[in-house]
Amino acid sequence: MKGKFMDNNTIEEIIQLNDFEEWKEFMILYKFAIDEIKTKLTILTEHFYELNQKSPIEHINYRLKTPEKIAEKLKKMNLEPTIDNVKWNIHDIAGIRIVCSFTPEIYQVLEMLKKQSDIRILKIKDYVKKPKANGYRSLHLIVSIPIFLTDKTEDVIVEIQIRTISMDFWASLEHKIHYKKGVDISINLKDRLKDCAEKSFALEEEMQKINLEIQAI
Ligand code: 0O2
Repeated sequence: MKGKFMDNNTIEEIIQLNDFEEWKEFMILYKFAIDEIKTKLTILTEHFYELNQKSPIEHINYRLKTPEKIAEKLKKMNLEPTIDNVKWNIHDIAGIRIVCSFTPEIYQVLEMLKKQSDIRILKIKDYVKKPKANGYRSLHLIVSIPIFLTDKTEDVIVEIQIRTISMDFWASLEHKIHYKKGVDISINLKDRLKDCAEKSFALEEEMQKINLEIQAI
């Protein structure tokens, strides 16, 4: 449904256009989806420990997109703030970030997720093999997971970002200082930010080499 999105749509307006209970019930699905995937990742990590093996997962973060950010995104897409529009057009309401130590572990985690028969991978964007022009690296997955409720089963979409500590270091700082701030910065600043991304990645590669040499001893 395209059209009349007012200048300042907020959660109040989303709720006015939708039943409050329906909105609450809709949002809780995304919380459940995060809970499901968190549990899966915890089981994988604990199983590695059980087998006396090192887990490729260093840590995870997760977040639910705020209603304000959802409204903002719909507005940019020129879509009315209805639950249907949110459901079919916004894929990062539930977001999970998996942080690994080294790049090969990103793909190890991807393979483990592919083996989970109830997770459907809908889309993969590989900004590790092909970093963004600004230097951003990460593997992005859009997945769907069934949530079993008391009376029905709902497939819920989740965005999973998998990156290394060095990629996370750069992306977290860049997010804080520049990403989507709407400020047009000079080529010099852009180049310096990109240079930081390259240096950060080079540092990871060197640490990885050292790691392999130590393991070989
Ligand atoms: P936030 O504030 O992190 O939630 P779309 O998600 O539809 O806007 P697209 O192209 O489908 O755009 O998504 P893409 O490129 O896969 O990026 C999705 C998310 O990746 C972003 O979410 C950021 O979290 C992260 N990301 C992508 N590019 C960059 C970047 O250049 N720098 C940093 N720091 N993070 C990036 P949001 O919703 O844009 O932002």
